[in-house]
Amino acid sequence: MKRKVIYLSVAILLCIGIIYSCSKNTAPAPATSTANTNAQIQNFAFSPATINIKTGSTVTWTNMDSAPHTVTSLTGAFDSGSIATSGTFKFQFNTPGTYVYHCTIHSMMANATVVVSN
Ligand SMILES: [Cu+2]
Repeated sequence: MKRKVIYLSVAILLCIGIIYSCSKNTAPAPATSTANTNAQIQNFAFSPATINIKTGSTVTWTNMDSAPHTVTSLTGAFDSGSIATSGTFKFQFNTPGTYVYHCTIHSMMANATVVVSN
């Protein structure tokens, strides 16, 4: 009798396990279409100079320099304003396209790009 109870318990646990793993497999896949991406502003340059992301992704820039910088879209899509040392700027790209940006303080920091695709 005790054995039956043990077998039954094991069977029930197995069923729960199978149902649980099945429900996990059928759950929507983690949002592979979006990802958060980090970029650096270092030595008066944007790194990487070109960022490729999926629509809906957020890019976070961190200023690693002692000088302030900006992350400013040429089309006005985004503008960080002045980012102090160790400061960050985040922007979520919800529209596919190519976004060219620059630093308004340092004219040589030009033509950095975020490419947003579906
Ligand atoms: Cu700058």
